[in-house]
Amino acid sequence: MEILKEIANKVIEGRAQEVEELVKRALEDGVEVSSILNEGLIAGMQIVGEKFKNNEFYVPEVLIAARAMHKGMDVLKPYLEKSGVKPIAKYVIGTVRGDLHDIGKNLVAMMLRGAGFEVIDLGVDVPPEKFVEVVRNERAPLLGLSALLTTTMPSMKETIEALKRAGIRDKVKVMVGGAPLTQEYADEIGADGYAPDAASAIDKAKELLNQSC
Ligand code: B1M
Repeated sequence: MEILKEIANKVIEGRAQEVEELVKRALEDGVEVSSILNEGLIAGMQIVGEKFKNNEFYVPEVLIAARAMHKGMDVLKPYLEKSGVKPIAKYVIGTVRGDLHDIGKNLVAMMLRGAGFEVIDLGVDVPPEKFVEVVRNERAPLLGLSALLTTTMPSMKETIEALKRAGIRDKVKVMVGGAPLTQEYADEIGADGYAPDAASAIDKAKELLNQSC
């Protein structure tokens, strides 16, 4: 669809205002929210990633594109979060220590809210002790860890170890995700679940919650 390609291109060009307007127009035209997200915003960001990898784009261009993507996500947010039901359970989420990537984590948080979870988002660069403190104080049955860098993946294991040291590992199900993650890695570090994208993160969260009840 033409408008979705246009959204993707404007994300790549980092044109935040135009992305915002196009997303609004697509919604008015009745385009599916999931298509706007996947074939517009995420598709654009994927190309930004390829260009970044090939040294065609540098950090400033990526940041400008990320800002444009956020603008589009802000418009979609109420549609993704629309549910109006009582929270299913508390879900603590954050990007692990040393990692500043938050677009994917924000998307997962938004979709979880949309699915009826009460999400406590700790942001980025979250140390293991902070995760432990919040999970304990909030008595949250679910914890989601996001990492986008191979160098910060070990921080997920450190967080799981910190939960064990605090004596609350058996009280919380830990889910991990992020582009470099795999099911194999999740198993290796002793996580309870892994999800490759935001949509399957919702299914996994519900599955884990059922196991803990
Ligand atoms: Co960075 N970066 N970056 N970056 N960046 C990547 C990740 C990289 C793959 C680019 C590349 O080289 N091709 C590469 C990592 C290489 C590696 O480790 N293997 C990289 C690098 C190297 C870096 C720096 C080191 C660059 C530098 O400074 N030299 C630096 C590190 C900074 C730090 O974190 N300490 C850096 C910085 C940045 C920016 C700040 C410029 C910016 C982040 C802005 C922001 O997030 N606010 C940025 C961006 C935007 C990217 C790319 C281009 C896009 C990431 C993204 O947002 N994707 C990325 C390349 C790429 O991935 N194509 C790249 C869209 C998002 C919707 O997808 O986050 O994968 P994603 O989330 C998905 C799933 O993974 C999953 O669901 C989401 C939705 O479907 N998911 C979960 C995510 N979390 C989940 C949690 C779950 C379940 C599912 O359960 C809890």
